[in-house]
Amino acid sequence: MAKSPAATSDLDVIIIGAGVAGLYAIHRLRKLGLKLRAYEAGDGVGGTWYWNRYPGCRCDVESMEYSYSFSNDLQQDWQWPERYGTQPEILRYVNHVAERFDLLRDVQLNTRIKKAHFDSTRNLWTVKTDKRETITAPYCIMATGNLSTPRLPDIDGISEFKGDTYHTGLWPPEGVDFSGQIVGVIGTGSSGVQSIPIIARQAKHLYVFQRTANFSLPARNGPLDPEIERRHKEEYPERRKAAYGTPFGIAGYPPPDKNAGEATHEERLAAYEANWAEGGQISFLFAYKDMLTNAEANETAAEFVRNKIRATVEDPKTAELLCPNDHPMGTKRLILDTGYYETYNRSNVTLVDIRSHPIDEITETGLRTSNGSSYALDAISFATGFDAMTGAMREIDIRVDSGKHIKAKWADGPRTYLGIMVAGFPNMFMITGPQSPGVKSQMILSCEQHVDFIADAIDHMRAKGLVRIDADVAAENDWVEHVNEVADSTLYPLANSWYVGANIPGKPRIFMPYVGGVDAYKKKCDEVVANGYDGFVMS
Ligand code: N01
Repeated sequence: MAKSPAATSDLDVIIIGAGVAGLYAIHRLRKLGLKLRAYEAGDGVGGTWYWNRYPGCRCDVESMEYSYSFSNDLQQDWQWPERYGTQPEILRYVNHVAERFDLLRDVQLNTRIKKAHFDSTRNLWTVKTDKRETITAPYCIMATGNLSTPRLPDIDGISEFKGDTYHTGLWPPEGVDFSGQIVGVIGTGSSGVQSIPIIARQAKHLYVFQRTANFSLPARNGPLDPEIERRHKEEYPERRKAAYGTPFGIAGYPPPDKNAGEATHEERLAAYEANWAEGGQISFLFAYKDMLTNAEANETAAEFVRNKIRATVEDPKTAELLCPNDHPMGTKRLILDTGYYETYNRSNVTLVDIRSHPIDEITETGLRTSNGSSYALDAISFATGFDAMTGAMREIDIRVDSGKHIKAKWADGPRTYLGIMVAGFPNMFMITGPQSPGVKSQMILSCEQHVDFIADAIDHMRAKGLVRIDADVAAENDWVEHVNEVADSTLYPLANSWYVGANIPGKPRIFMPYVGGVDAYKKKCDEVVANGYDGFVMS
């Protein structure tokens, strides 16, 4: 390994983003004695949990799992009141962590990074903020999040509407009171489904504009059972370790031992009934080995859920419209809800099918669909999602020397090595980047794993007097190919999901997350390190 020259700089590491990932990066990298700073666009830390304040926002991973593992004292001390954390509760937790570990002194809030340019002669990133500040550091970490670029739909007249408009991913911190209003919600992904029951309870009338019906399962949320909490805390260290050996990074779910076809119809119904009663996603995804690889197996669970919808929603036409029928169950993020389907039994809620009759135009007073129906609205809530996984990085002008731009590199979809580095963009790391399992896992575990990987790599380089790391193009090509092969062996690519960028018109269709499981991925990362950072080029 030839040594590259080291340049002088303001910092050792620039971290972009102070969400769950960026905060842990501060904590972990500080321990190496590195001079660092995180730049955060919001006026508070927390990322996703700072921005997504829509009513009903709640994590779909259980509280005892969805938390940092790096401090046993922290995980023993913190008390989650409910089985699934609400947005305010998780934000309170993140702020507690930031204060407890004195992280805020290395966070600069209200600062959006506009440019990040790498000078390969000096091995130096120069970053420019929206406040016209310039900061330099040899390393730059993109802790920019996967679902952090909210997108409004491309509907004619959207700016003409005279009422109030909201996006679930940019909800006003002071909250919104919809009492007495006629409200439209556009979008029925997780954000729409979580917010709809609550908006329905406030609004005079709620119109839900649905393009695609999704699979939603009951969360069965409730106060956290103190006995479950006690046991979980007792087992925390072992559970956290065991989580890396599981597909979703969550321990405690025994892997299925048979395919759906090996069970009788009655056995399958009994299993699905038990999963439905238990609530949560994993028990369903784990019901049978071939749930996400065999369309027939998947259909048995999908039809079970459709029958639950039919049994819950009183109006048969509405029930049928709510039954998902264009993608296998679980190939879009499974939603966890509280009283979603029941909401359609309210007399003040109307489901509007915008698949058959798309929205033609948003007008000053509401919207009009292609069959000529008009809806007068006081407010519209856009639950229309994000430019997922690549959006946040593509919004930054990231380039190397005078030429190579990340947008050009990713013109046909993201290319990364392990979702950690992009070949040709030295010393730039991503936390849970595309082609890593992040969004298909317990996200905090994946953030911790990547930060630890990056910290160890930097430490290794410093010990050897090396200053430059890049992904090898061949290793990147092999990894991208592997990610696609794994995805193609499953049902995932069949869905028009944000996993393939289908929600953004013109975005190249490529399956972005790694769905081989946290277990396989962690093993691969460990092997890479054991083999001297195989696939990375250090100098
Ligand atoms: O966004 P989405 P989200 N006209 O992209 C519709 C995580 N999350 O914010 O499916 C009409 O899933 C779109 O329709 P279609 C979680 O990973 C987690 O809800 O494209 N409709 C869809 O119905 C989740 O998956 C939690 O046909 C349009 C909706 O808008 C991810 O974030 C909570 C449209 C967008 O759904 C994103 O969820 C919330 C248009 N032009 C979010 N454009 C929890 O932890 C889009 N839509 C529980």
